[in-house]
Amino acid sequence: MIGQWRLRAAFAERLSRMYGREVPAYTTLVDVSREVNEDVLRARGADAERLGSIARVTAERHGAVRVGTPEEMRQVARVFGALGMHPVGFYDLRDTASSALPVVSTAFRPVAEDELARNPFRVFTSMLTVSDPRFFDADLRERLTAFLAGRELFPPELLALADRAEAERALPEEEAERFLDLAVRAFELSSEPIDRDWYTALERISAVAADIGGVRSTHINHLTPRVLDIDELYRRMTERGIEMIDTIQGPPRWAGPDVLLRQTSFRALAEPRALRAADGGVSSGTLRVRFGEVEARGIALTREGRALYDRMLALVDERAAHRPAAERGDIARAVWAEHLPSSERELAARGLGFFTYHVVPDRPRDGSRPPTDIEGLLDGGWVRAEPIVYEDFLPRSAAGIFQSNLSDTGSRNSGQVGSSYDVDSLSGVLGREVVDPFALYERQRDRSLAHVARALSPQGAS
Ligand code: OOG
Ligand code: NI
Repeated sequence: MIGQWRLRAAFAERLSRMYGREVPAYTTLVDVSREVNEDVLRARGADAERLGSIARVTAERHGAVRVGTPEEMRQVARVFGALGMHPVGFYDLRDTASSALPVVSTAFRPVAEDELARNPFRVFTSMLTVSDPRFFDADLRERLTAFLAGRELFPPELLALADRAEAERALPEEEAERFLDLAVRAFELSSEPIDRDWYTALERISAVAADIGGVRSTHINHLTPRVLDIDELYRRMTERGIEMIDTIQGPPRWAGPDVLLRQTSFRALAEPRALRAADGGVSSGTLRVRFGEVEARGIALTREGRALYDRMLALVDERAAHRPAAERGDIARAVWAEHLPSSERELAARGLGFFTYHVVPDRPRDGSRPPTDIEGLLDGGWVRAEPIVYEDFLPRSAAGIFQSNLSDTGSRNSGQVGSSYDVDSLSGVLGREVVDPFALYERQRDRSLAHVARALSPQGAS
């Protein structure tokens, strides 16, 4: 039997091979990421692996897929469920960007620590908000609904195998092979001709709507490797003549600890697609949809830390508003230096970052009682703190990534009231709970604290 984590690892690898064939620039990105990671490892030694072993970081990818309907969303959840990936976090991108982004999203990923360590593959998954009248008027909504109802993204055989894998947490070898084959195929770019008028009608609203609802299949939109020095990666890609978007999204480069997530991408490439005109004639055209993205991950922030991050972003926006774009990085660095602790120790002590805590073997043995607060335990040399890496996404960065790759802003009727989608309605759509990411990090931290408490209690001392 092939267990879920091996299915997940095999799926990530096959998807990566397929995507490399379809988008050769992706292979360049993976190669350059590997080179940068090797150089960082050489230069920084063990410290380079503080946020994940080099084996994990090298294999680590996230993908992005987009679907059209609640039904399709439920189906994609079954495919990822087979791989031990659960919906975590709710992202509403509709109001985060100036471009029209009519989607709400979640990320499917493993949630248990040991599963993440085995293979951390995650997929940012977006669903078109067909019922949002700001984007789709009654007529278009009706046509879109009919179009989406008439397509099948995932064959019944794939879904049946997925359900079996999820229920039994494994598949026999032959079925596993079949499942992986069908699953990877479901995310390949289709060569079926695209109805040009229909695609264009949707494109006027939003390029993302066209990419999702203008075609009869879905596809992997990007696959993102993880890199240990994203500034260096950016430089090397630019040196190779690959045109990157003009910023790195998320936190600025600064002297303190890496937190959350920094991402950048190269612009969507023109890919040949067959287009069918109204008279039935098929011609070849190009569409710019798929791009290459790369990311660096840092320490997960607590709710308080995250609120501070959001305040800092607002402050950077405010100060950068009337200054040349080139100054934004310096402005951000200054804001960070003012507000965010510059050491892991302080991040932990001020309750801004998530860490696990571990009793130190050579802790005081002079009979003194350990302090009862984390700060005291750290200062007194009783415990050490290990950072918890951020496993999720950032709505504003996600919107920035979507947006930087759209050539047109699309349109939105702001006179209408947006239909409401939230974490509960998405859970309802999926028929599974969308997990709160903070709760996962808290659980991980609290488990480690419970161990510490046991080990340091007079009975538990060893
Ligand atoms: C998803 C964009 C968001 C990320 O890394 O934040 C994303 C998409 O383009 O479908 O992947
Ligand atoms: Ni992405």
